[in-house]
Amino acid sequence: MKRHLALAASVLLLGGPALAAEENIWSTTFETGEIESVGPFPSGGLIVSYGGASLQSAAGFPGMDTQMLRNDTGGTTSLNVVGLAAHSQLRLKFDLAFIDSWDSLDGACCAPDILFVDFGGQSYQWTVNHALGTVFDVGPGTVVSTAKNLGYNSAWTDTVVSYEFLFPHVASSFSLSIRFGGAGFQGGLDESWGIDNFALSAIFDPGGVIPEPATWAMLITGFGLMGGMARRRRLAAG
Ligand SMILES: [Ca+2]
Ligand SMILES: [Ca+2]
Repeated sequence: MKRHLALAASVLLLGGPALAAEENIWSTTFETGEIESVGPFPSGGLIVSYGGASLQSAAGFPGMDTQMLRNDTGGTTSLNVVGLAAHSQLRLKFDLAFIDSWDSLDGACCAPDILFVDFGGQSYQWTVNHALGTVFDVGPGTVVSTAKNLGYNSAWTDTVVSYEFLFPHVASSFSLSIRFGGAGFQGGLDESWGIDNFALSAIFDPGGVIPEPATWAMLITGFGLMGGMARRRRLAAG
């Protein structure tokens, strides 16, 4: 009986499928535009602030198909959502391309080169060392490709990194903002960045009601009783 109780309690505390749902807010592969899929999770508006970015070729970049949203300026690109319905967490996925002659944080001539990434109250600074410098820091991302020329300026290598974040979030608005900066920023065909495979989803309680502690206790007891009955039936049958 104790084993069943422990199992039931852990399922409830971990937020099993009956108590939490996940739905798409906004996703795009940038093949047909910045907004390819909206909802079903309710939102009041999706806003792209380009800051110098545009849909450009992703040919040669693994996992990015034919187009990405690329920025070779120092402007800030942001993907914004307003009017989100009640939720407790967000899941954010995107791939980043670090393109051409990035000089890391300590390259001799033209550093630091820093990608500033902000969302959900967190600020990140990532960099790579395609041309000069020794620092290669893409944070919690998974490197898909590096040290190989994938496109644009053929004189330099490129890096593709895949990211996924799951984080607490209850505000009705969300913004992912990305900016290439630092004193060594050179831009253009020298160094740039791109984003692809953007997906934002909400984790929420589908019932809209968080059980009171007394209800939790009843649920746990119920699970335990059901487990005990099943075990007795198995014993009787055996
Ligand atoms: Ca794409
Ligand atoms: Ca530079």
